[in-house]
Amino acid sequence: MASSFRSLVEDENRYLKSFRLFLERSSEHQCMQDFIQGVLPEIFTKIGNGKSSLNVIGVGSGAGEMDLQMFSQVRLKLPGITVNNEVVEPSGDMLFKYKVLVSKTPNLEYIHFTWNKMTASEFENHWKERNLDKKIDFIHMIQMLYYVKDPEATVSFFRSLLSENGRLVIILVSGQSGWGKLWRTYRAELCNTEISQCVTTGDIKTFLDAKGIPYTNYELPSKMDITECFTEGDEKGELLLDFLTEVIDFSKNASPELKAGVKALLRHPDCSSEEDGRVIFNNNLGVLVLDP
Ligand code: CQA
Repeated sequence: MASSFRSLVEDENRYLKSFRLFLERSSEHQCMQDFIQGVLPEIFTKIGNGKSSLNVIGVGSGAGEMDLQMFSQVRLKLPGITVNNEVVEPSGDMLFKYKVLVSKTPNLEYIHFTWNKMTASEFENHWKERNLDKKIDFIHMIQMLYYVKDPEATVSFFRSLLSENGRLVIILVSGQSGWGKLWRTYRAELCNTEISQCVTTGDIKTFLDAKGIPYTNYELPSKMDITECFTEGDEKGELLLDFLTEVIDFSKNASPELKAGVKALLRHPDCSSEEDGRVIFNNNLGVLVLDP
């Protein structure tokens, strides 16, 4: 039963350890960077047309690496524009890292940062209390909608803040990724936690289609080398398994049946391919760009 599992998300240090290994073993950041450099510039050109200042919100920005990469594209496409950037991030450690990164990066004087150490839903209350009718030109949510209670309500609220030409960018794992298959198969065992949801861009697309909300979908190919997961007792393999299941010490805490089932599915062609004797998990990301 999943209720006997402890979620990896409850232990931030441990999460970060397995997350760092995931980043080493996957092309996750590379494929996001390709998107930021390949697709976002034309979007920035459209939203910045005729403006002297851009209002931006980063929801769950973490340490800000992706944010600053986006701003360097803003700078290239919209020279001379100023930016008001609201950063929404509940982790004080992450906000601190973000501030350090900003202080070390030259030429960011055109950006004004507002630091909101809070969750997306706290930010929603904060915004409504201030009764702001301010409109936002660009909002991004990168790999964060898993951690809200109601992903659809969160999308609806932030979309309601968009200016006439504004865009909301959502990045999650794709419904067609190995994650999607894993979650559809083991929903009862792996997905009934309150702090983290098994949501993909496929789920968000279903919601947007039902509401008639227009969007553009991009699929970003991404891989994760999970070969070590199949060496019993391998320390890194166990960390990767914890990341994949979001369970602390999955190998120790799961029943033998669940462990065997999950491992068999992870290397099944529905989730992974074999390349040069390595097991390569499909970590494809989906991007949804929403119109106002
Ligand atoms: C905590 C929880 C989640 C984090 C985090 C810290 C996270 C990134 C960094 N720090 Cl306490 N989440 C994250 C990052 C990448 C990523 C996913 C989540 O691909 C997606 N999950 C499901 C596909 C991975 C388990």
